[in-house]
Amino acid sequence: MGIFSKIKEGLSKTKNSFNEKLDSVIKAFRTVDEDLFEELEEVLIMSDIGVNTSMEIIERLRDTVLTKNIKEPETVKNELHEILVNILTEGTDSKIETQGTPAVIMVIGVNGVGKTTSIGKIAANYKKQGKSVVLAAADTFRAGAIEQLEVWADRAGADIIKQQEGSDPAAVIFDAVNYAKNKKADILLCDTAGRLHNKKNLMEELKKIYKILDRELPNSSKEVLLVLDATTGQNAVMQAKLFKEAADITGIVLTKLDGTAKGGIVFAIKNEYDIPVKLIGVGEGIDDLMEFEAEDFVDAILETEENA
Ligand SMILES: Nc1nc2c(ncn2[C@@H]2O[C@H](COP(=O)(O)OP(=O)(O)OP(=O)(O)O)[C@@H](O)[C@H]2O)c(=O)[nH]1
Ligand SMILES: [Mg+2]
Repeated sequence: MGIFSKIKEGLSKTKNSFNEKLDSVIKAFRTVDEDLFEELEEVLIMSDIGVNTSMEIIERLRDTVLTKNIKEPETVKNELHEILVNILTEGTDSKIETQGTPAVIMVIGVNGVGKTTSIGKIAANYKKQGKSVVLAAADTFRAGAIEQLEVWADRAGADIIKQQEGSDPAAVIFDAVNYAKNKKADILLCDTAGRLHNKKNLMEELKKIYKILDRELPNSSKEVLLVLDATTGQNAVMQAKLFKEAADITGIVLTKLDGTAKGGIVFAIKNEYDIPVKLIGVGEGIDDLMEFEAEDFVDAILETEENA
């Protein structure tokens, strides 16, 4: 399956709900008027795009319709498509940085959102590109977490650095950094234990990890990816806000998009909290994680005459 058909399939629940609602509104109108804008705004809000972002999108749509003198409700959909892409691309870069040897990618987030699975998928992806990858098993807290990461290391063909359950996560990171440096590895991926943004000791633990990474790898890029479970909808949006206040997040990995119609949260997260979604998870398999491409994402959830 091509990458685009995979995104399309992964986002089919969001598309079925969002596109259908849009169509049923648009079909009910003969001309473009204020009532149409109001009903479209309601569809956006119902699709988890967030109230503020939905209002902003409709505001832009009104302007475009006026400037371009658009009369056909069906044409409004093309304009909406363009506005949605703009919202996702303005002022941000969704590329993962990989400067230095090794480049560092660390994942954080609450329990069960898909951190470890995403690490496994990211590792497999870099291995496929011929890069050497080291995994740091810094979730030393949850029972079975290290073994779970080992399974992923095996599948991906990556090296893993671990200690015993219960050991200091910062010590694991320190070991992994040294190993990766000696091996001249391209990528160091750090798994971490599930935590809440307001658990002071756990957030301090992350700071300790950053400190080691900064000190030992001053010339490496460091991605701190917050993993969010899309099926939790507005709750995931709230986690983005709260974690952003507590940690220096560089991007979002939005997982489980295959299991939900709530894909619209991508727009709220980007527009309201200014954090780019960098990767999306569309299944449990090793290939089910992809780089976030705004145009493809919008194409996958909104059908226009041009992309049908
Ligand atoms: N359908 C689907 N399931 C996913 C996706 N990503 C992760 N999962 C599933 O989500 C569950 C939890 O994933 P983990 O990777 O263990 O989550 P975690 O954040 O590491 O969890 P903790 O270590 O307990 O905090 C697993 O059953 C995964 O297979 C995805 O994109 N789609
Ligand atoms: Mg985990």
